[in-house]
Amino acid sequence: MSSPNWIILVTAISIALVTTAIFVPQAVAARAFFVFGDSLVDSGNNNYLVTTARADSPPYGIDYPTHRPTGRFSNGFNFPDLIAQAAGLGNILPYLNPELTGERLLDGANFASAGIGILNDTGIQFANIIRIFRQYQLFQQYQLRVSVIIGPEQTQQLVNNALVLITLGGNDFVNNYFASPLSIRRRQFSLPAFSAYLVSEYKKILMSLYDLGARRVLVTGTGPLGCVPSQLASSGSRNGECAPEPQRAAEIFNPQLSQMLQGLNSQLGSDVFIYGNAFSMNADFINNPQQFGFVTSKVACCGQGPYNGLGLCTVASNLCPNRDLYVFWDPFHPTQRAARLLVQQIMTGTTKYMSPMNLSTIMALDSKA
Ligand SMILES: *[C@@H]1O[C@H](CO)[C@@H](O)[C@H](O)[C@H]1NC(C)=O
Ligand SMILES: *[C@H]1O[C@H](CO)[C@@H](O)[C@H](O)[C@H]1NC(C)=O
Repeated sequence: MSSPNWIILVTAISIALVTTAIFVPQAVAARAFFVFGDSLVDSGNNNYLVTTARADSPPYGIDYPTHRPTGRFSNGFNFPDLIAQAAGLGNILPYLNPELTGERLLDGANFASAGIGILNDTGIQFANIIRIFRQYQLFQQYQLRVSVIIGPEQTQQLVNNALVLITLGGNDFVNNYFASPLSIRRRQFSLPAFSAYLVSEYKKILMSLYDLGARRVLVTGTGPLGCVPSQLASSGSRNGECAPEPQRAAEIFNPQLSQMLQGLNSQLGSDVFIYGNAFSMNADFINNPQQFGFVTSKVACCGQGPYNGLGLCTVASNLCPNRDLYVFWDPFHPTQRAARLLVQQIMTGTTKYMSPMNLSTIMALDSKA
């Protein structure tokens, strides 16, 4: 992260704040932030639901400022927190949090729900979770609530100017297609055909988001799915080699996703959708953990069984003493430190990681618009 970028960014944010203060005195935040997707970005919506997909008991949150579980699938901050911190956005609440009322709504909201996928049949084993179409209904409800405070025109503007993050797809593979050797989707589709189906459904989901007013959307692809501790454990990996099939899934899905986003942008005549190549970002430290100060990228900090990759992370699990030395916090999710490194790439990475451009460039561009 070189300092000139930060100077530009900080200047841009300051200008935005000054402009806001002069022209919109009733406290419209510099830029709202909205989050949609699965457990990688859920900040606690599932705490309010009857579901097994939850992170509201210890040791989740052990390194969060309060040292208590919050519903984030992390030892500390998760992606939305770290992106908001890096990009100078407000600290947004889960939409289901009853404290999200009044002016707090103007900072945005997080609609994500652990366990969901692109497909409606993904995550059925977790019972009551907020599928993506339901997340959109809540987003519409949110917009009505904000209209009451600042009026429909300003609400439209708030949404059009917002930064949006959406993270989907991993669960469609690990908790649907690969959930069992006899899964319905596996009998129905070859891996490439399933991936193409996911991408075509994802395209509709993204166009709906556009129709709901989103104009800057960061879309993250999947990480190296075969290399997460859960897949190492369930595939019977002997020496830490990644599970070949989920790995192949990620290798097929991500380029298709990236291409679909490019297609949407040229159709819309604008860089609405920004692709975050989570596969390459994660691969860097999965291939060379020591270079990034990790002792392992294979073993989860919290879990049990081979690679600590089986079952859930609970008080009864193994727990590593220093979370900063691990890439994976639990069998599926990164530690706060790994997430922070990924967010650095989101902010300032090259086109290998962020296309057509990184988030610091976007923040600077949009503040001038
Ligand atoms: C998923 O469910 C929503 C409504 O709940 C529906 O509009 C959508 O078409 C469904 N998607 C598929 C692929 O069936
Ligand atoms: C992203 O980050 C910085 C700041 O905007 C910029 O100098 C750099 O070239 C960018 N990389 C790309 C490829 O956009």
